[in-house]
Amino acid sequence: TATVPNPTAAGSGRNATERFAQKERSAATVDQARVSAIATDAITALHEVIRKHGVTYAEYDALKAWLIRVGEDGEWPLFLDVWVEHVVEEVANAGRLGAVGTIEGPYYIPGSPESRSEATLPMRDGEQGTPFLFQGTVTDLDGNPIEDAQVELWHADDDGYYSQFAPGIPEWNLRGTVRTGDDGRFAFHTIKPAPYQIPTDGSCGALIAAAGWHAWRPAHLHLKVSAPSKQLVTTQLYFAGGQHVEDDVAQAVKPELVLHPTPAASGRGEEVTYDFALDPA
Ligand code: MBD
Ligand code: FE
Repeated sequence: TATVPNPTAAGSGRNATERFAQKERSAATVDQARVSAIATDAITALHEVIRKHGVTYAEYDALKAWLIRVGEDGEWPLFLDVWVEHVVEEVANAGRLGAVGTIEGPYYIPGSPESRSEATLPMRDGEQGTPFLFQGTVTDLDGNPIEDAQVELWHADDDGYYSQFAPGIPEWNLRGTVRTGDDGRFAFHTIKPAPYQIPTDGSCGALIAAAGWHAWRPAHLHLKVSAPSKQLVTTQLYFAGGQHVEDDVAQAVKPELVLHPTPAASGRGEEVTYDFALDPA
């Protein structure tokens, strides 16, 4: 399965770049003093790296060629979300008291099929992977259930591929939205995803190979949970004991986000309960 080199690198990168171009972005206000301060510090940090390591002209040219290739591959969303986003998330969510967030990554699509209280994610006939029941309650910070909260779930399949980014997978495969009932509860019937390997045949893969790093993220569920007058939380959940939970290439695992599933009461697969407390907006 996911141990073979991923043949879809260039395609998934380009798809992610196209998606990002279409994304509704909050307009950052252009504050000249702030732009100058941040850009000056960022450029100065790079100068320090060059001095510290005695970077050569050959290495400078290799960097130029690589940066050009990242754009050609469409891998800027992948590169940034794997190696940079976790710190942006850390800064953005430092003040939260409720559910713990982590990075969104490059493969979110808004508008997945919606159900009330309980959903079976869209799946192919014979979708591979351990059947998995993921359920919980959305509450406020005092533990009061929130009705009509929106829980969006998306994840990779048993080969580590995401619908709409890898070829040949139905549009909404393993993507869905549940609105909580008046008890604040939600339930998703799905399968457990496989670990995700960063494409080995693109520019990010070339960096990983050149540096002797590994290309793996642990198996994970992606979630966005929101409700009126509450802060939306974007997060991921991982599986205790899973491969690469301790060495995620994207550094996006936090102890609060590790699930401990148990055998399902139904006798089919596994299940786990995880609750989300939303901070006030
Ligand atoms: C993923 O599936 C992901 O979640 C992140 C953060 C980066 C690359 C692929
Ligand atoms: Fe992911």
